[in-house]
Amino acid sequence: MREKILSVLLLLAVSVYMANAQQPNIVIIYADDLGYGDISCYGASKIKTPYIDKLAAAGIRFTNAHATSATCTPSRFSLMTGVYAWRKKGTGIAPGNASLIIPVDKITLPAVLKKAGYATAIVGKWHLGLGGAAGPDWNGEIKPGPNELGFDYSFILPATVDRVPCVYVENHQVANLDPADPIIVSYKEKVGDWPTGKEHPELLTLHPSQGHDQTIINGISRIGYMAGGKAALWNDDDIADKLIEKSTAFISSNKTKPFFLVITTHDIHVPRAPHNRFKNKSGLGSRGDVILQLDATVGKIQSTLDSLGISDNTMIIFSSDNGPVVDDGYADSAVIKLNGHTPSGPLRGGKYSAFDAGTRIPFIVKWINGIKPGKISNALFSQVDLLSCFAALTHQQLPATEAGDSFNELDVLLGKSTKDRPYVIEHANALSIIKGKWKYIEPNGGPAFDKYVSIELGNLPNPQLYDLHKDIGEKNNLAEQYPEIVKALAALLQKVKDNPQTREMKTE
Ligand code: NG6
Ligand code: CA
Repeated sequence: MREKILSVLLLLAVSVYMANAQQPNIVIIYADDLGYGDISCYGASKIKTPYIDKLAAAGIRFTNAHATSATCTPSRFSLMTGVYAWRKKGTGIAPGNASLIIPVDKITLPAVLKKAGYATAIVGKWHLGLGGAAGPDWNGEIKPGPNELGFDYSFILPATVDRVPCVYVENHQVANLDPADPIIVSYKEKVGDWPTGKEHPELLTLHPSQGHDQTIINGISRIGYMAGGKAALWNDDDIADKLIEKSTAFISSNKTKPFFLVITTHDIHVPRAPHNRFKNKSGLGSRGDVILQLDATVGKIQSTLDSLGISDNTMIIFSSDNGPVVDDGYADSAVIKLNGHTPSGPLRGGKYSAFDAGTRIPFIVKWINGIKPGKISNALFSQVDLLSCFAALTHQQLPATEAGDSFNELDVLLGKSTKDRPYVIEHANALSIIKGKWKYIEPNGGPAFDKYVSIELGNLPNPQLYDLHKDIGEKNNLAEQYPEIVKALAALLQKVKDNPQTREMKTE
């Protein structure tokens, strides 16, 4: 009898272990504007990112993973919905008072995991709009937003740190708002009497290099006008710490359940205002300093998981929303202090660009209980697939009409396969398609170069074809040499555009 009880107990213990191993906690650390060459495990030699490198050494480092777009809002839209943003109007870089751009009746990344019993949260940059058609009511209930899309808890920077209002939103409210000091926001004209950078440059501690000359908050002029809500304003050099505080609090209070946490850092987007601990520590100016700050965030999240004893069964995904930019509108001396650092590594272009540096990003996955450590995967992979991967991981079937561009590439994510995605679409001004070694950029009449950010945008009026295996820097346009490949890839891209969803094209 005793033996029988023991074996039943053992079986139970094994099955609980198995269930846990199959159902890891998931933490996505989604950096902003971090380039393929910005961290040491991706080849940076002028800066060291030991915590991110450690993550890679304990998991898989992907060399050919892609964000869906070369800017923030569309990339995040696709990550959350499993649908290409370019299919939907109004998914470009969102102003700070935009309405929520994700329909609340669609299946989302957090909703998939919530359905599987996960506690879900987002902490950090949102930039997907808030509120209904009239936009967010900053002094009332801010709804719909992340909480209506499947996040149980949200603590967000509503848009970007260079856009007003410069306040945190916790669930449905501006955090620390004094009702006697209501917030006013406008993206059309000056509201209230707070000074602007344009009128009062003498008040600035960080000057704009382009745009960014409207309301001054904490000595930094922003995009958009605001006044009021003084008690609720964030401190720029505290943002990384605040996001760590809220993230670790969520992890600690959910340590016994499976949880899903998306940490969308402000780092390394502009304005770059590193905490004193990191100021002048990188030797590369403030852009390098905020890379160190980002690395420390990864370290803090990892050490929190370690100290709670839940590290081994937590999958950590580290990535970026789009490629790098050095001067993105503030004169923070990032350009002159680069010191030979190459944010895009061997790739051409950068943020905003159709060339690969726009969307090929660092992508690391670590999960001790489920992934063999120390691997490098060269598989072609896209962030648009995470939704389907997580559905598969939690044994859920997605309705045919939901997350229509998201493929189940779970075996690739977990390192059980290194098979390329059949193709990957990149979205900048122009759309591109990568299939195997070939990349085709469709003709586009836009400018070839953005002189403000000093980035080659990859737009040309004629087709471009590159062999990424031989020419990762996209230097030799082979379109004239291989017209039949151009034709085939253009046709495949057209098919992706014409079909409202592509899940059934997994075999193309
Ligand atoms: C641009 C801003 C840039 C940045 C970007 C959005 C100017 C001159 N430039 O319009 O600073 O905010 O929008 O970046 O205003 S993203 O990473 O959120 O897409
Ligand atoms: Ca970004």
